Amino acid sequence: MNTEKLKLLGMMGSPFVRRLAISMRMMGLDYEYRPLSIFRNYDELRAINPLVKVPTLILDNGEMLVDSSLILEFLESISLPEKRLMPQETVPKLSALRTIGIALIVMEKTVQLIYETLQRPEDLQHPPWIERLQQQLEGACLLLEGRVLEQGGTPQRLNQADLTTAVAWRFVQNVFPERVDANDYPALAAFSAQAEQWPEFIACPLD
Ligand SMILES: N[C@@H](CCC(=O)N[C@@H](CS)C(=O)NCC(=O)O)C(=O)O
Repeated sequence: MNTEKLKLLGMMGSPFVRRLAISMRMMGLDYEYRPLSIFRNYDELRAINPLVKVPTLILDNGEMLVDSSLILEFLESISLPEKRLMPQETVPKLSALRTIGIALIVMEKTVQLIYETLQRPEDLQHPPWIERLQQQLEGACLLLEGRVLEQGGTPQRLNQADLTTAVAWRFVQNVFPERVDANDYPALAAFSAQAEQWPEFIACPLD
C-alpha cells in the first residue's frame, strides 16, 4: 500500500479527526490533510463522501473509510510493529480499550451538546435532554480522571489510550470550559497539558 497518498478529511476541531491526525504522525504515516468542515464545506464533503462524516480517510485506490476507531484499526495493520499505538498483549490492551471507550464518550457527549445547544434553535431545545448529556459528560470525565490517576502520570511513550484521553480533554476544554470545570479534574488537565507538548500534538493545532 502506498501510504503517501492517504488523504485525511475533516477539521482538527473534531477530536475524532485530531486523534487520527496525531496518531498518523506518531505512526510515521504520511498523509495529505484536507481541512473540510461538516458545516461550512457540507456540499464539497458530501460530493466526496455521501456519509458527510469526518474523519474520512481516502486510500490510494480511492476507497474510503470512516470512524476514527475503525480507521485506526486499519492503520495499525499497515504500520511498522514498533510504531503501533495499541498495546498488543491482552492485559494492557484491555486497559487501553477501557480508557479509549471512556474518552470516546467524552468526545461524543461534547459533540452532542454542541449540536443541541449551538446548532439547534433555542426555542427547539429540550432542557431535560441537555441535562442528561451534561450528566453523561461529567460522568465520563470523572471516569477518565480515575483512569489517569490509576496510571499515575504521563508515560514515556504515549499509546492510543493516552493520546485519545489527552485529545478528548483538550476538546471539551476548548468548547465547554464552563460546563466541565478543569479544577474538578486536575489529573486529567495535567495529563492533557503534558501531552500537548509533544511535537505530534503541536503539529495538529485545533482549528
Ligand atoms: N464515531 C465516529 C464519530 C465521528 C463524528 O461524529 N464526527 C462528527 C464531527 S466531530 C461528524 O462527522 N458529524 C457529522 C454528522 O454526524 O452528521 C468516529 O470515531 O469517527
